[in-house]
Amino acid sequence: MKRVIIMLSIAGILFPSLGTAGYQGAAWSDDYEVNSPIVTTDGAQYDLVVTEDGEEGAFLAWVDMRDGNPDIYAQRVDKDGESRWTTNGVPVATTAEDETSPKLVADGNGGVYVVWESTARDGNVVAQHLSASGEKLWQSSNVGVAAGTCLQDRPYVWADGTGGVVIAYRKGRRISGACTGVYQVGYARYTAGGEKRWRRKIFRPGTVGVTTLANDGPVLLVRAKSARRANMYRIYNSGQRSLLCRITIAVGSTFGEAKVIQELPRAKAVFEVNQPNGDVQIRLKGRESRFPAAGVTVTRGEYDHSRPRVTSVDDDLYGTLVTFLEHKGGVTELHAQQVIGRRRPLPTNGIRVGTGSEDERDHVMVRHGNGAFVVWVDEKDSSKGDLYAGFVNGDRNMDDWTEMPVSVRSGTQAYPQLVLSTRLNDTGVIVFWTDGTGSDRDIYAQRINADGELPSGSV
Ligand SMILES: [Ca+2]
Ligand SMILES: [Ca+2]
Ligand SMILES: [Ca+2]
Repeated sequence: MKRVIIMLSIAGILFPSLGTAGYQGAAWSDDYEVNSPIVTTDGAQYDLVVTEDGEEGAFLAWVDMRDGNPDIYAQRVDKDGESRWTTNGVPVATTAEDETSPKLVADGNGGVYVVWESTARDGNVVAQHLSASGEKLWQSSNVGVAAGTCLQDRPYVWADGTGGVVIAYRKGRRISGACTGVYQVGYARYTAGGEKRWRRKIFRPGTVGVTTLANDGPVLLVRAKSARRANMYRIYNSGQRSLLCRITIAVGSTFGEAKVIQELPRAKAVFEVNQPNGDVQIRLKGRESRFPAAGVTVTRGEYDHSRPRVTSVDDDLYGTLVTFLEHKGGVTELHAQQVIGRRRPLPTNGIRVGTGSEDERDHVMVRHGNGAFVVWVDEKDSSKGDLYAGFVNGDRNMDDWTEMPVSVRSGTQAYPQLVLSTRLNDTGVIVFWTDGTGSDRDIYAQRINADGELPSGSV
């Protein structure tokens, strides 16, 4: 597929505005109906995760079905959109077992740690350390981090600051000889060379505890403090193994999806709170004493709200930016809101980010300067969703560029992932996503400049 596109582009068919002279081998496309193919091999590629590589490019890992069962592959893409490792990615875990749910963290020395779930009995959470050139630095069969008869899943990774890695995972708790639906969080720390320094189980659930991990993002633990104060929860930032905040919600309320940012000491979390009356709100809570006990209510009113994302800009001037979905009369809209201190957000329920009249979803956000790049899936021109982008300023306005198309290929574009990237002194973002235009799902990418344009293919 990639070769076909390159051949067609040389022939001036896919990049007619550039001509063959201007293309000069740069990988980025400036055509939102074309974009840049990253993985286009047989079978579906999905569950993509991305992290910055420290050189303005990105490491990627995903689940790959090219051999008929779920495997883990990885790739490195540089700031010019070139794949640095083997075409279509390097195999990381390709056993007959199901390998799924990859997570990534850069090691700070040019390489990357990858961790994933496996159905293998001797390792439900498995890890590997890849070098800057994609070679395995740990044993070729990978390292089993956690195994047991009860469930071990939902792994996450953090760099430990000394070149090693901390891996956390959810761990089913065994009570009276039987696996239960009560979970602990397990941790293991490894050196860069793969030597295990320690493994721990912490945060035992309380007797009335509700123990959950966030579905996405850093591990988060929520539990009741005591039977007498069942509506008081402690929120632990498990990556730092520290108490993030306490929050009180109405009796009968439950937490939905939660996101946390780890810019200590001002770490914050946003939550969906399902209230007894059926209303679903978004609330923001952090360490600042100025926050009320129940957190700042970000959304109000008759519509339900979900899928919060959060990024801190500057607490004193620009506050915290939150994006979320508003479910409005059968249509889902993407909104952005700004919270400064404990001030009630204005306007109620934020500003629209998109401009269409159909569903918006799968939003991701990355901070830059006084605002944030936002990318989402938009169905306004097609039920086979397209990707759009915008920039939300800290002053709650869209910047001088509003929404723009990123990919309007004919199939469904889904689950975008973002990294900030400076290229030719321009700080923009690289968007990666799962693309359903071909016969099976592939991975594509697009660069967006700071002024909201797709870059020319020439360099
Ligand atoms: Ca497999
Ligand atoms: Ca599409
Ligand atoms: Ca494919």
